[in-house]
Amino acid sequence: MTTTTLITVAPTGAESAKSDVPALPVTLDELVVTAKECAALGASVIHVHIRGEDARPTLDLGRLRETVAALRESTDLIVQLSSGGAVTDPEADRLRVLDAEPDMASCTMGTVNFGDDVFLNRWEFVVDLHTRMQERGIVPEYEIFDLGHLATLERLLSKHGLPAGGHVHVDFVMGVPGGMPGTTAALVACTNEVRNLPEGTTFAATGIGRTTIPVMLASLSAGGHLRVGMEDTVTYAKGRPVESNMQLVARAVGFAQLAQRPPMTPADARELLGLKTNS
Ligand code: KMH
Ligand code: ZN
Repeated sequence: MTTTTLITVAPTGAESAKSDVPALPVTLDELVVTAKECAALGASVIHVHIRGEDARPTLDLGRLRETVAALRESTDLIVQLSSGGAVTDPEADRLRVLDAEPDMASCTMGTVNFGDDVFLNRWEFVVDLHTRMQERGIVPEYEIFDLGHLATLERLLSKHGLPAGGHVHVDFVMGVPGGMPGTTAALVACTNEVRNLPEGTTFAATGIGRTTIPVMLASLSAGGHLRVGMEDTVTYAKGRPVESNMQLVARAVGFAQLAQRPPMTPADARELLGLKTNS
């Protein structure tokens, strides 16, 4: 029985422009302030996309390394780098993210239409990412944008083995235009597929845009964990822009407490996810 909730904050993403969303953390200082605030409220994992001097998405390795070090220095959050980057990022740059030696990295289980774009994740690329993470002891969070991605994960694990640490953790990213809808029915369909994955597999869910709240409630009621943040929504309620990532984490903590599943500590999250305790 799940008695606590793992809360991941995804504070920045690669899609929103700072000029459109001034509250978006894009500098290292802004990211560290956000991380500290969200950790104090109950987040235990941070899913990180970084920006360059121009506030545009980048996968610059030096900046990624600096970011991992700064987050480790200032918080006890589990640092998960995005290997998804932006839809325009080449595969080689996405693989190089692992050289920044994060605790975790995202690993998307297939290609998906992404608004007007395509988020490309070829099978060979997925295998490469998974096996490199195994070799380096980086724990993946398998990103699931559509139901078929869970079948791909099953195939991946059966052909290439369990991830580093031996625990399987997936994140349903719901409500992307082109992916699965952010509905309770879709989430239940995913949880049914999770039963085909190794015993003990855990899941989190996040709903893009206006699906944020329904997905959060559905995930809590289905025994799942939560991801929230300005990567996924920049609107708090109709006509109210998100003021900070803290605001979204605070709302998630409130719902988790109402569900009598308070936030998990980073130490407990490390244990759950199969991470080394002293990274
Ligand atoms: N920005 C999206 C194209 C991930 O971080 O791994 C991909 C994404 C998934 O956000
Ligand atoms: Zn991401």
